Amino acid sequence: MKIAIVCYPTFGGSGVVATELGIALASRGHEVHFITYKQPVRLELLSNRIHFHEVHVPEYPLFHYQPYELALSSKLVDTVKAFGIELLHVHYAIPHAYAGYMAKKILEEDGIHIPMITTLHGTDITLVGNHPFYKPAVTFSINKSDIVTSVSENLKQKTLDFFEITKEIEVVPNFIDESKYSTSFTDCQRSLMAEDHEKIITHISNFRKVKHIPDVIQTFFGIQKEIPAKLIMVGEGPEKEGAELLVEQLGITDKVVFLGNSNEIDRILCFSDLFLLPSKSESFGLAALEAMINRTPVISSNTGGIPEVNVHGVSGYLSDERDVADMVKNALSILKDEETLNTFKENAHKVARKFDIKNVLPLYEALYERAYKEN
Ligand code: GMT
Repeated sequence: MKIAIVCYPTFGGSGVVATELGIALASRGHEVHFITYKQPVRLELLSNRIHFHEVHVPEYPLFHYQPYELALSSKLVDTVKAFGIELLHVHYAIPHAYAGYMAKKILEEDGIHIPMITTLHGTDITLVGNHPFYKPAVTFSINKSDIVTSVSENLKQKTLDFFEITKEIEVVPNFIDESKYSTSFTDCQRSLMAEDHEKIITHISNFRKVKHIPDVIQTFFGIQKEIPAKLIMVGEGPEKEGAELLVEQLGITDKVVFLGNSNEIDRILCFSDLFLLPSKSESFGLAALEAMINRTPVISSNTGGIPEVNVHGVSGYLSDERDVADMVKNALSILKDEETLNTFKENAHKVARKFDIKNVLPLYEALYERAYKEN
């Protein structure tokens, strides 16, 4: 099939999932066209089956806000016509589902009927989408999608609770390509980060409020009081400065490394002993899954869709949101001896394998077929 994928091109999970999905679809023989304002960060190799079309928004002084949705709709219309695209798959409802629906309607004027699948990722529902300023438009564009998917059962339920949804929502979980991690790195350079006797704790995110960054630092603070450890903080975002300040106040600057954004998180996760994800909410927690496939157990909150990924007492532990003391206790119980740590590492890997792309890709392909036939 010829599929257009619309996503955010940044380090956020929705963009990562969309990009990895597109790459996998191309390897199955589909022709995939990414349409967004910048080349997605995980999209390295373009080919005759993977194309990238940049959406330009011309600056005009009259506009206080540049109309991205308009430019995106027009780009979609042009790309569908130029390449004979057969299906739109938009990731993240705002404004992608809205722009996609407009493109669909414009194309209908020319007798072109194209199905649209919308995948809900989380903050488009839980944080942004249900704001009264956006809610009617988001509800409308979800209901007008031909097929709607959400990345977890929990997100499906929240969508049904927050919006008046008339469409069936199919749960298609996020995934991981196990084959990419099956050979362990020969250059997994643990020694660059820590001494042999130190445990390595990692956190990866976009450093937004929802990630409870201070809890990451406080949990690490509790851990390092008991055992020698280093904390690696990967990512960029508004909470980073505060985190650096807190690390300084706690007097642990020599034990915490802020690495910024990385395109090679598996090179960091390959030597990590524990991953921290104490978020206020996560629709899924892709970062936790990426940690787990790299044999890194997860200490997380029990909110949103995280319990569908991190299995309590098996791949790590779940605590109530903000219960730092419980997270410290759980972390120490995993790190207390090598045998326990290794058991959790192997379990984390085993649980993550259930989300292998081999199991999830056919679900999307079946939905594409259905949308195409029904359209
Ligand atoms: O976590 C973020 O803030 C980024 C956000 C995004 O839209 O890229 O991530 C959301 O989608 C990911 C992929 O489906 C999920 O794994 C994340 O849990 C979800 N984030 C939240 O729900 C906060």
